[in-house]
Amino acid sequence: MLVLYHHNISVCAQKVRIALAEKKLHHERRHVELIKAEQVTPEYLKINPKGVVPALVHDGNPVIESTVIMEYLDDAFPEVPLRPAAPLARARMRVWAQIPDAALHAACGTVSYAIAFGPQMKAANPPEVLRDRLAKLPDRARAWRQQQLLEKGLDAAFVADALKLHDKVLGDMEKTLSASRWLAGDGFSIAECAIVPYVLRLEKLGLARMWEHRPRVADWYARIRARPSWAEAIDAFPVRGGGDYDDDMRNKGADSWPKVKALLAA
Ligand SMILES: N[C@@H](CCC(=O)N[C@@H](CS)C(=O)NCC(=O)O)C(=O)O
Repeated sequence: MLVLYHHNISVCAQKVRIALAEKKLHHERRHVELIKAEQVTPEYLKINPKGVVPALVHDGNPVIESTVIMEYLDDAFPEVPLRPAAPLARARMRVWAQIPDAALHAACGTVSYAIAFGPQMKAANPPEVLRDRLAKLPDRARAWRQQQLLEKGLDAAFVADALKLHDKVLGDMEKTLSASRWLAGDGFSIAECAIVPYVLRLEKLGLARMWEHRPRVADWYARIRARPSWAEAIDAFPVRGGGDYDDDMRNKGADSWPKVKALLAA
């Protein structure tokens, strides 16, 4: 039995949900409510000691780290492969899959916190609750970044680099997609699962203008959204308690655009 511990709009959980849907793997899901700090409860830390989602439990055995989980699923259930067979294409796929792990994921957290999550968290919690929450985060570097972002928003020193990294990845994608239909060659692969949630997040943050001059990225994104896996893995998981959350995020992003543009140009 496969059980996915996830969160509806977590980019890392989206990666794994897309992979599961593409591979047509039946699984159960447990929603971990990040806003209530369920990821740092003693029970959840036994499954994922890093105190983050996602985590996959396969027949009682936890597997953590979204990229590792996707490769694990492809090893354990090879019927619908998500890795190219040719060694070179597979190596390229891994390079794309590493991009979030190396830096893009932290950069996405930075941009999301600076524009939307930070203001939302400050509006919803008194300072002592936020302090306590940060104190419980096992990853201390992450806790420090979050604290800076809560205090300074887009003016935190490392925000410009985070935006520029997104821009660089979009530029690299545009170049790659001029030579091949998908990021790692002719077929949809783990590379797509790994990268597309970060493009979605930029869109949710009202920053789709970052690829308006990149037609191949736009086409790639549209092709992924048209696949059945998108409805299953993304559209089926809106923000819980939804309301006008998406609008709020997009509006905050739209308000931030002049500053974002200036930081990208600096
Ligand atoms: N490298 C990890 C990163 C996981 C991660 O950072 N997950 C975020 C959601 S996308 C999380 O659980 N954050 C909880 C928090 O910030 O307290 C992976 O790829 O699985």
